Order: sequence, then structure tokens, then C-alpha cells
Amino acid sequence: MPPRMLVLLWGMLMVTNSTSAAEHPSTEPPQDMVLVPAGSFTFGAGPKERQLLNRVRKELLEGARAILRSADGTTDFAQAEDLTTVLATAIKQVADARSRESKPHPIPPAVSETAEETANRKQRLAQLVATSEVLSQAQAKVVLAEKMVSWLRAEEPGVVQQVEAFYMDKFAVTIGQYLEFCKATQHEMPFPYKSAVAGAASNKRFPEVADPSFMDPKCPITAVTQLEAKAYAAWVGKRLPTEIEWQYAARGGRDTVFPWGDEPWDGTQANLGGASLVKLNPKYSPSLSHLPKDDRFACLSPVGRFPPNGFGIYDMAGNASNWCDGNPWFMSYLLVKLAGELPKDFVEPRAKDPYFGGHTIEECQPLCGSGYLNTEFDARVTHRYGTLLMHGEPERGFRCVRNPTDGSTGTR
Ligand SMILES: [Ca+2]
Repeated sequence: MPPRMLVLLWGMLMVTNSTSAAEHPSTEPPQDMVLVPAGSFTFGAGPKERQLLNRVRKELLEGARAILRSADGTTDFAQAEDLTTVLATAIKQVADARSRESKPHPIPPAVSETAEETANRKQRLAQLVATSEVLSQAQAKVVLAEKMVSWLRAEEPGVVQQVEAFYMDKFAVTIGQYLEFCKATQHEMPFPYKSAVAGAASNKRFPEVADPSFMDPKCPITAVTQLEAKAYAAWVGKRLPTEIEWQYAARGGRDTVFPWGDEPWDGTQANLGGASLVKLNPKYSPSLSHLPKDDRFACLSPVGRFPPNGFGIYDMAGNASNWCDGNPWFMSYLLVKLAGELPKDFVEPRAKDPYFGGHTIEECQPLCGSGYLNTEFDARVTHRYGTLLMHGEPERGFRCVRNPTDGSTGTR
């Protein structure tokens, strides 16, 4: 065939294809997206999440008791029912004793302490320091157990919601994809990417961002603001999901407490905070209830390394949580308030948290899911929290959705 004929034929094929795509925009499933079918589901926490709370809370309290039992002289309060009060009392007693022992004896100082007395006092002081550390470890578990109660309360009660069909990204937006966006639009890569280049010393608050995973193009992009996530979504012809869409998609057409099922986390279902993370950054140890379980990823994992949920969507628990669009607390709180079921002692979580600089719930934007530093409890499908839209952190990423009727192919 002459070259000119080939060019002509190729041109005709291209015209035919583009016409077909324009007429039937939704017949071709977009690459890397899953069609989430229309349906209804209960948005928010219910009896299963309450069961999870009770189980994890019990484990934490047993963990606290085990720590106390293992320490000398603390056996007395290992069996106590109200660990919060008993621990607070014990911590104060130890602190007072430390204060006394840290000063030379006897008083008045005109009578000097003998060398033996000094040695004994220092030995007692060392013992008190050790006891104090043990008590603090136990207290961290008890405090976490109590916080969980209010966290779950912020997700209750479940409310039946209707959801229209939509396409959702199978995977979170990756570092590689976001880098392309930045090159094309003059946006800047977020700070973990720069810290990974510069080393751990460059970020005192999150030293773990020096981990090589923050440079792996296959890992999810994190620490972007909600504005940046929205800008990326618009660039690829998509949008951020609503909280309801996200949670419905995370359920995967099932009624389980985690995206993978009802079974406890064992390290194979999702990338959560485990022993590898603590090895990298010990500060996370007290807050993790399920140690020494592990998934072998200290920080981010490449997207799609863990099994997908019932809809074929990956990492709906663990790795990086996902920005959503719309006020996080609005839906459930408003419905609860309208129904008059809000308990009298209810405190809106995080509304006055200094971490948010005194900002109100109304100023916050939603994040759903969990990240590499979260616990099994946070891996529940209903897990959600609000933060300022400019507040990107290393475990916060995003994924996009689009409506089936939109003409975009969803690929770029
Ligand atoms: Ca992990």
C-alpha cells in the first residue's frame, strides 16, 4: 500500500475512534478505575464497630496490666478496675518520691550526706525513674483506650444512605503520578519528598519521612493539602469523593468492620503501624495496640501490595488515608442533631483540640481511611477525621472518583 494511503487510512481510523469515544463516553471502563455500583448502605459506625472498640480497648487495658505486672512493686494495682485513677495516683506518688530523692539528704544541709547514703539514694532514684517509665507506658495504653471511646462516638449513629454509581481509582494517586502533575502545572512536591532527599534531620516532627518509600514513585503521594489534591483531580478530569462515597466504596459491597473482613489485623491485610515503624521511630510504640504484629513496611508501601476489597479497590485501610470533599462532621452530626438524639454530655471531638489551633469542626475537611502509622482500630471502614484543608501530613494521601456520565477517560 502506498504511504499516502496508509496515512489516509490511519486518519480515518482515528476519526472513527474519537467519534465513538465521544458518543459513548461511559461504555469503556477507564483504566485504573473501578465502577462502584449504585446502592444503599449504613454510613457510620454500628454494632460491629462497637464490638471492635470493646475488643481493642480490652486488649489495651490488658496490655497496660501486663506492663504493670512485669514491673517490681507494681503488682498491687495490676488488678485494679479503674486503671486511670490508680495510675494517676501512682504516677504522682513516684514523681513526689523522685523529687525528694533528687535532693541531697539530710536536711538541713549543714549535716552532709555520707558517700554510702548518696549511693543508696541514687540507687533508689534510679529505681523510681524505671518505675516512672513503666507507669508512663501503661498510662499511654489506658489513655488511648479511653480516647477510642470518643473517637467512635463521633461516627455514630449509622445512617442509611443512597449512593449513585461512580468510578473510583483502584489505587491512591502515586508519587510518580503527582510528580508528572507538578512538572506540568508548576505545583511543588510536598515536604516528605524533599525530606527524603535531605535526610532525617531535615524534619524533626516526622523524622521517618527520610524513609526511601517517600521517594518511591509507586508509593502514594502524601502530605498534600486538600487544595492540591483537588487541583490534581481537576487536572486528570476527576474529583475527590464525598465521605459517603468513600465509605461506601471501602465497604466493597459487604458489611464488615474492615475493608478486608472482620478478622483482626495480622500484617497481611493492610499496611498499618507495626514493629517496622517502631524500629524506625520508637515514638509511635505507646500508641500502637497490636505490637509486635507487622507488615514489613515501616512507612509507605507501593500501592496495590495488599489484597483489594470487595469492589477491587486497594489500600482502603492502611498506607495513606484519603482526602475527601465536604465537611466531615456535617452529615452525621446534623442528622443526629435533627433527630434529637445527641447525648447531653456530647463533646464534638477535636473541635477545641489545640492541635487544630482552636479551629472549629466547620472549618475542617474530611479524611477517610488510615495510614502507615495507624492502629488496627483505625483500620475500620468508618474511620474518619477532620483537619484543616491546608494540613497535609506524611500519612495523608488521596484518590479520585468521577461520574460515569463524564466524558473523561480517566487516564492521562
Ligand atoms: Ca506498616
